[in-house]
Order: sequence, then structure tokens, then C-alpha cells
Amino acid sequence: MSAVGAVEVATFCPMCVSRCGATATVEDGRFIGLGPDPAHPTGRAVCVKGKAAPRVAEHHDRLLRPLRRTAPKGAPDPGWVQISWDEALDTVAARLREIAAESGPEAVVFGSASPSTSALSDSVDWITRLRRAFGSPNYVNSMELCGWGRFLASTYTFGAAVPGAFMPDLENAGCILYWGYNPSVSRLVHATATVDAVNRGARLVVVDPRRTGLASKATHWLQVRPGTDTALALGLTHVMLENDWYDEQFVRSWTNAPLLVRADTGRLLRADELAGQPGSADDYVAWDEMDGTPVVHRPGSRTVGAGSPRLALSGLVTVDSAHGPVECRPVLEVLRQHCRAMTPAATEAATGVSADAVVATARTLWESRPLAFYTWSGLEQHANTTQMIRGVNVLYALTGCLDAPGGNVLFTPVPTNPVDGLELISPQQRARTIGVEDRPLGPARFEFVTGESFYTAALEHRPYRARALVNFGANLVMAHGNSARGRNALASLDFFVHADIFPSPTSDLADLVLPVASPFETEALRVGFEVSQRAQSHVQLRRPVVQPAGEARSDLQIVFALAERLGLGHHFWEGDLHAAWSHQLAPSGITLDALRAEPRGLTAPLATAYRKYESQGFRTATGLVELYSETLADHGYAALPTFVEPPLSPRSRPDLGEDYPLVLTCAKSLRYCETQHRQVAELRRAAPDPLVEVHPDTAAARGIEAGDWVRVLTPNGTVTARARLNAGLAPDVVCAQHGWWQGCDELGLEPSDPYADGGVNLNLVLRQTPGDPTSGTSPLRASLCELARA
Ligand SMILES: Nc1nc2c(c(=O)[nH]1)N[C@H]1C(S)=C(S)[C@@H](COP(=O)(O)OP(=O)(O)OC[C@H]3O[C@@H](n4cnc5c(=O)[nH]c(N)nc54)[C@H](O)[C@@H]3O)O[C@H]1N2
Ligand SMILES: Nc1nc2c(c(=O)[nH]1)N[C@H]1C(S)=C(S)[C@@H](COP(=O)(O)OP(=O)(O)OC[C@H]3O[C@@H](n4cnc5c(=O)[nH]c(N)nc54)[C@H](O)[C@@H]3O)O[C@H]1N2
Ligand code: SF4
Ligand SMILES: [Mo]
Repeated sequence: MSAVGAVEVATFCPMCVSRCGATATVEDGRFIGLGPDPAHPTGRAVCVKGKAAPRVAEHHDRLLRPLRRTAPKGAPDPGWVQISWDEALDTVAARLREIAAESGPEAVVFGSASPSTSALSDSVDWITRLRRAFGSPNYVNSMELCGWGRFLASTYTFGAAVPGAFMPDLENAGCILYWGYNPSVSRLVHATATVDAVNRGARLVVVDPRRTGLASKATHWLQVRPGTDTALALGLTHVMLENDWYDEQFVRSWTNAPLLVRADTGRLLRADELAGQPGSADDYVAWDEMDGTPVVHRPGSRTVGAGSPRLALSGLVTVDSAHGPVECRPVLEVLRQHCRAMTPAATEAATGVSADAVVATARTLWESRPLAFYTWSGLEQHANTTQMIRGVNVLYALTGCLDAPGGNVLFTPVPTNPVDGLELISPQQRARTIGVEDRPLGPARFEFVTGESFYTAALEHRPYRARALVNFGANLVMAHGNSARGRNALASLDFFVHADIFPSPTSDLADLVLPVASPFETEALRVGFEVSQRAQSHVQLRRPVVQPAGEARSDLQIVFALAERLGLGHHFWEGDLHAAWSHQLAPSGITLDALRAEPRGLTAPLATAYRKYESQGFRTATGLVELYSETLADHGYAALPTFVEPPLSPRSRPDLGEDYPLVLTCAKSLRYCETQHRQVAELRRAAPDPLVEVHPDTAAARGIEAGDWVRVLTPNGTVTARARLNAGLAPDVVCAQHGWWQGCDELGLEPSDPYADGGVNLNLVLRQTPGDPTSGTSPLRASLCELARA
């Protein structure tokens, strides 16, 4: 019920990836409440954070004015002095121009918080546009911890972002597979849609070391040992292949399963190697079993041999080459042999998931098709993330459900003009992204700099020196492993400007701090709400619910103003944001005026197009789904998904395992986004302290009781947290939380030094290395620890 004289304003909550359609209540110019808007495609519910949004927005810790540092970095007090916006923006522009003139624009790194944990989704494309117009190929956020697997690693199998862009079609799925993903905490709109799907009879498979909310509704909950997910994927694939539980027609026609692999070199056979019929080195070869003849596959021709059922998918084939006979096997046969060692028993030994559960789950995945899946943080933050993602993707490809109703589909987006400015940066400049030499297929290939690469560039000047950072929110020192190295890296910069709603350990290291308006104080355009066709068809202009606090400005206003001062105004509609949005919206036929007239947003009449590969093929080297990746092999990585024991585990490091016998992983908190929101009493009251989840037997063996403060001892130091006993964890696995340092005045809780050993900052003792060889992803979810009562 709304208060007397209160006004209801249609909006959506952009505080996390769920982007729930919502109604804000405003009374006397004050934002006092946020509730669901059931008519909105993502508006069924709002979470506890959304309900507390007014408390976040009006919190007394808010940054209200631009600030300039007067004390040296590292001083206990930065000595902030207030300055005007003009002085702040002029200083930023002058320093960036100076540094670019001396060292090239690549010496200026741009950063932002993840759009999954903040309203950066409002502005991320425009920040990217500014970076590219400025000429910097360097963007640091958390791509390697949050988006690599979902968006980029999957391109090496599918040539597209699956499940990042090809989302699970939950309304039509027969079976839903959540692998390292817990939407009950992390994406409310997916959680409610999943419960609906289960209620109408869909199967649910959850792969998670913890029994999460949805795991209790699952047909199968696979309690995987952290970091061994590749073995589980291979074990499931083994069972599916042995039982012929795969979509033969799809696999034969649309994956590289029939292409021949040379037994001697492991290379895909090329048409120019064939005897007698000179072909192209760009073309591949399959085998017609009936005729005993090679069939040439041209990548542009889409299907292999028009999907002929005569193409061999198994066995050994001897092909006449220009240099004599060569033995080859179809890719599917190579995959079959590769998986053969990962029997259900071997899978159990590697992962802790019982052999019976492996077989039963493989059967469910096959028999309950169509299968839709999502993977997230549970697979993103490992030293072997790329292989894990490959393992799950190959398994998924076998089901033939990609881009089919009830599978993972590309909900048709509202047509718009891209605004991220890809055309504004040259390929030569993109090739200078920090980290691309070390990991040419990794995030740097896509202009993303990993935290570790950024710190190395700042501190060790490799491959060149990162001299400046323009950062929209990212709380780098708290979000990345090794907070102390992060602090040193940020302190070493010649210039660091940080734009944020609140101060943080990261903003404490800046030269200039710019106050950002809360998302409920700003105007933003949202095109597409992602999770269903209806949601993806929805366009909304979010209007300010209240005036910005103090002198705070939106990220968009800051970007457009900076662009003008950098002499880049011509790329930014000379500072006219509405003209820019009109350009973006032009192809949609939806105008800003129409959106202003309908604050709940407009839904375009769009339908999902399925199996687009039939006309478009796949954007991979072979033009097919790549079960076997020669692209990866060419760079020294495994062509087929390959399991290696996590580099930091009691098994791989028995030397450490003696003192640290437990596996340490982590997960998000329900009441907070990442490192934020703990200053808000309404949220903090019910979750005042960092938790570490531990099996009751493990706790008892150490004299630990529920609620005790415990020390989590690791090879890199100690963090402290309160014990929560959880019988839904394996006895040798412990699950902690990152992001803690804030105090909460109203509750009398003091802040904690994020760099103090024995404090509450988990990422002080986690490391970014050894990283995933392909992507540089950090091993935040599989390392070692011991517990002791504090
Ligand atoms: N150990 C461990 N570490 C992790 C993770 C983990 O699971 N375990 N998760 C990783 C993941 S998935 C991610 S995405 C990263 C997250 O790391 P970040 O992307 O840095 O996200 P947050 O920690 O939420 O910090 C967001 C910052 O942005 C500010 N902010 C919020 N909204 C806005 C806005 O609209 N504009 C601006 N300018 N600023 C805003 C907040 O005040 C805060 O300072 O952390 C990673 N770190
Ligand atoms: N409430 C809330 N919502 C959020 C966020 C938040 O901080 N709080 N953060 C936002 C962001 S930035 C992101 S990236 C998303 C993330 O959303 P999720 O990926 O759902 O986040 P998590 O809960 O960290 O991780 C999912 C599951 O992975 C499991 N897990 C841990 N280790 C492993 C492993 O080795 N293998 C497998 N298979 N599973 C493992 C954990 O037990 C956990 O249940 O959520 C977004 N939404
Ligand atoms: S789930 Fe995310 S978007 Fe939805 S109300 Fe909560 S914080 Fe806002
Ligand atoms: Mo994330």
C-alpha cells in the first residue's frame, strides 16, 4: 500500500542482472519504496535489495561532489578537497591528452563495474565508445571472472555466445541444466521462470558443490568437487556417446563430427592433401562410408556433405594422400575415444559425483529434451575455465537443442544501431590490448584486460606501462584476487579518475573522484530485457524517480561531457544524449517520445527465429559447431575438452594438502551485490557478518559450532568469517564470501581494513594466478584452506 499523497512511477531496477520491472513510490520528492510491476516482462517480483533501493540511494555515505586528492597515495587519509565539475572534467581531459601524447592512448586503461552487479548496463556501450574514440584498446572490468565462459569461450565451440546471448528458452524447455549457476540468489527473474517450468513438468539438473535453493527441486543435483567440472562433462559425454544418446542428424550435419582427423598429427585433414584431386588447403575432408571416398567440406557450404547419412562418424579410415596412405578418424570417433577413459567410475573418482548419478543424469538430459542450459560463476572462476566451458558446450552440442525451441535460443532483439564504436578503433590499435601476446585467444583478443594483466602493466610495465585509469565503478582491489597487489598497482598510476556512487577501497586510491547518481536518479534507455522473447522485445526509457543527490551526475552525462572536452564531441552528437538515443533507436521504429508517453515501456512485435544456422552456418573456422577445435590446438591448447586436476587442490598439491586439507570455493550473497550494499542497515541487519559454510562433521572435528567466528587459513594468509553449518556440502569443501570490508554506522559495525591479515576480505588471500592458460581467469573457486576457531 502506498502512502497518502504518494506517486507511483513505472521503472525498472537496474541494480543487478535481473533488471526487474518495478514501480517506485515517491512522496514529497522522496523515493520511499520499490515494488514489483507484474505487467512488466521481468516484473513479477523484486528482491530484498530492490526493496531497499531507497535506503541505498539516500545513504549518508554517498559521494556528492567531485573530489581531488591532496595527500600522497597510501596516506591513511587521501585529504580530499571538493572541486567543481568544470575543474574535475578539465583536469581529466588535460591529463588524458597529456598521457596519450607522451605514451599513446593505450597507456590509458578504461574500467567499469560489471553490468551484472550495477547500473553500468545503462552506459557500458557508451563508455566503450568513448574508450575506442579516444584510441585505447584496454578495458578492465571482470570479464575474465564473470563473462568469459558465457560470452567468449563459447565462441570457440559455437561461433556465438552460448548461453550468454543464446539464452535458455525456459518457457519451452523439457530439461533445464544449471551448471555453477544459482539464480535463486543471483537472477530473480530466472529463478521464478525456472520454478514455473518445474511446476509444469520440466526436469531440472543442478551441478553445484552446494545444495542450493533450486537443487531441492532438481531431478538430479550433482555435488561436484569444485574445479572438476570438465571431468564431469566428459563423463556425461562418455555415457551419451556409448548409448547413442545424441542427435545424430544435427551432429552429422552441423558439427565437425564427420571431419577427418589425421591420426599422426592430430590435424584436420585438408582437401589439398588428397591424392589425385588437388583441392584447397582451406577445405576439410569427411568420408563417404558407402563409396569409400573422401567428401570435401568447404566452410562456406554450411552442412558437411549436405548432411548425408553415408558420412562416417566412427572407425578408422585410410585415405590416399599425395604422400601415401594416411590413417584418419572422424572427429566424433576421436571424441568417443577421448572420453573413453572417463567412465562413470572414473568420473566419480575425479568429481565425487556417483557413477549411478552420472548415468542417470545423462539419460535425463537426453530423454527430457529439449535441453536449455546456463553456466555462470561456478565455472567462470577457475584455472581451467576454458576447458570446463568447452566440456559443457560439446556435451550440449550433442543434444542438437541449440537454437531449437526449448533449447538455447537467440531471442530476436529489437533492431537498433550499434553505438559501441567498433568502427572508431583500428585493428592495429586493437592488437595492442594488454595481454594479447600472452594469451592470443583470451579476453585481450576482444579488448578486455584481465586484472592480473592490468596490474602487471602498471607495476612491471609489461608489455608496456599502463599509466592512467578512467574507471566507472569497478571496485578492482576488492573484486580481484590479491587485493594488496591491486592497491600497489593503482597507487603506481600517474593518473586515476574514479566515478562512483559510494567510496570504496578502490576510490581511495584515485586522484580524482566523480560522484555518480543512483540509477533511480537518472534517465536511461534499456533495449531488451533478455530472458524471454517478450522480455527481449521490451524497450523502456527509465525516467528519474527523484533528483540526483548533491552534484551527482549519471555515468552517461560524465561520458558525454568528457567526450566534448577530449575533442571527441562529434562522435557523441555534440553532447546531446537524446539525439544519440534517437540514432540508436532509429531502426526500431520506436521513438523517444513514444517511450516518454509509456513509462512502462513498449514491446515490439517480434518472434523468435529458430535454427538460423540452416541459412547462416556457424562463425567458426569450419563453419560448423566445433567439437574438435583446431583453433585452440593451433595455439597449444587441447583440441578436445581436457580435464586437469585444479592446480591448487589437496590432490595436486599434497605438499600443501597436509596443512590445508579442505577445498575452498565461494558464492554470492543474497542480500548484497558483490562488494556493495553492506553499509545499508536494512540489508545488513539480517546478514551482519561474512559467512563460511562448512559441513557439520568438519566443523565438529575442529570444535567449531554454528555462528562461531572461524579463521580460514590459506597458504597466502588468513581471513575471518562466521561458521554456517551446511550439510549440503561435501565434508572436505568450504564455501566463503568475498566483498566484505564495509562498516554499517546504524548497526554500530566498524569497517575492516581490507589489507589486514586476519580481516574479512577473502580476495586478500585469493590469487589471480595460476590463471586459466587460455583466458587468464583466476582460481577463485578452487583453492586450499584449513579452518580453526577464532
Ligand atoms: N572471490 C570472489 N571474487 C569475485 C567474485 C566471486 O564470486 N568471488 N565475483 C567476480 C565477479 S562475477 C564480478 S562481476 C566482480 C564484480 O566486481 P565489480 O564489477 O567491481 O562490482 P562490485 O564489487 O559490485 O562493485 C561495483 C562498484 O561500482 C559502484 N557502482 C554501482 N552502481 C554504479 C553505477 O551505476 N555507476 C558507477 N559509476 N558505479 C556504480 C559500486 O558503488 C561499487 O563501488 O567481482 C569478481 N570477484
Ligand atoms: N544477490 C546477488 N545477485 C547477484 C550478484 C550478487 O553478488 N548478489 N552478482 C551478480 C553477478 S556480477 C554475477 S556474475 C551473477 C552470478 O550468479 P551465479 O553464477 O549464480 O553466482 P554464485 O552464487 O557466485 O555461483 C553459482 C554457484 O556456483 C557454485 N560453485 C562454486 N564452485 C563451483 C564449482 O567448482 N563448480 C560448480 N559447478 N559450481 C560451483 C556455488 O556454490 C554457487 O551456488 O550474479 C549476479 N547477481
Ligand atoms: S533482483 Fe536485482 S534487479 Fe531485481 S529487484 Fe533485486 S537487485 Fe533489483
Ligand atoms: Mo559477475
